[in-house]
Amino acid sequence: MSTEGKVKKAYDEAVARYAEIGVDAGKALDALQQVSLSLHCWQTDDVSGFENAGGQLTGGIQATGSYPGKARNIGEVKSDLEKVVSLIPGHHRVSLHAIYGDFGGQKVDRNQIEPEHFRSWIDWAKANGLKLDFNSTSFSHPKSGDMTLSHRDSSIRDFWVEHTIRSRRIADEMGRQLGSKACHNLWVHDGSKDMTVDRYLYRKNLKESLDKIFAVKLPNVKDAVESKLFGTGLESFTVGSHEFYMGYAVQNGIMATLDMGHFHPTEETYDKISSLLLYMPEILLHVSRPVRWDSDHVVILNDSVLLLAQEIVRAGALSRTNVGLDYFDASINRIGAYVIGSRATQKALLQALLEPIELLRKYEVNEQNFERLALLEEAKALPWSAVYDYFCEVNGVPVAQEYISDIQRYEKEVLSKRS
Ligand code: RNT
Ligand code: ZN
Repeated sequence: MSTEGKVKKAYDEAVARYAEIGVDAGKALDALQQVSLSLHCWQTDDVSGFENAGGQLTGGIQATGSYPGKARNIGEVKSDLEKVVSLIPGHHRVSLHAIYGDFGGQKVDRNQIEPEHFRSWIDWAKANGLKLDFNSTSFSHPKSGDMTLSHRDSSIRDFWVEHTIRSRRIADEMGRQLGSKACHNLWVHDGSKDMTVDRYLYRKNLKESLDKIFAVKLPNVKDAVESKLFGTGLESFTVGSHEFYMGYAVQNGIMATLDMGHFHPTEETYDKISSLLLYMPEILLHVSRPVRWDSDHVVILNDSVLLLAQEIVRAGALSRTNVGLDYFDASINRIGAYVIGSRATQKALLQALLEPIELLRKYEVNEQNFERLALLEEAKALPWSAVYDYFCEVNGVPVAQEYISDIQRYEKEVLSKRS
């Protein structure tokens, strides 16, 4: 039998198996097809960007490794991302950072960026059927230091306020031209290494900066603010903590961003969703994999990602959840890193969509807690992977491990030629 026939046959068997427990696998696939992942452009080049080639990555984040083939210019980022989307089923988005502007070799400081610098990205997105999201960039800049929007010096704060206002306008232009609201994510690393006594002052400064940044509502932007527990070198104080931004987002009707690496290592991100969505319109996720710290390892199909996906689906929150990826591993093939992480995220969502939720809810209502736990365990072994394989096949992308050789070929033909 042809591979095609095999995939379809396994899918048909899976459909029948799921039907036995009251699950419509076809419906789950339709729902998965609607979910766009926002692919973070910064895995292509280890968060370097193109405003000042060779600049140091600062802001308490780190991309470790020196695997060859990193993208060296915007053209390479684009062709790498085109390769990536050709290996992931579905229709997706690309998330850009302000440092990825097309500055044409000119020195354009962060308080000078314009939609014009992202025109070629918007054209590229249009040509490739992609939507865009955007992020202001407050790290890797001479004016970053430990503090930006919360700095004691108002001239530094104003510089970053201006940058962020401009970033939101760029996002608005992306959303307008592409006919899909762009998420604008605001993350600043502001914090300090050691005991800080004026915490209230810094948080007040940050709040005042945000009030200026968000003073104007933009019709094509979905605003998000991203909290963090700590950054390296900034271990004792983070101005934009979870409580800080949760309060801010709720008070201002914007989104909180939940990055899976930004909480205490024993704290799971999934359990925040049902609380936040009662108080804010939507949320933005940064699907990531912290290993002992916010290490931004490549996302894999682990319990944290699965729990997250289940919670979104169980809460009926797929349409209110913006799924962004955020990791940067410089130690392996970077295209491969995207494909592994994107597919893992989709597999988690698919497993969640295939859950026998009606039966599980019935058990819960009846306090049949043994039955609920048993079914949750059994569901893990149901043939969801046959459904995912079929999803790949109908979307015209390689099935299962077949993408490995595609990436090896791209490495040989393209990546290995970059010095
Ligand atoms: C850092 C945050 C932030 C960045 C990107 C590059 O800890 O997660 O989202 O990773 O903006
Ligand atoms: Zn993040």
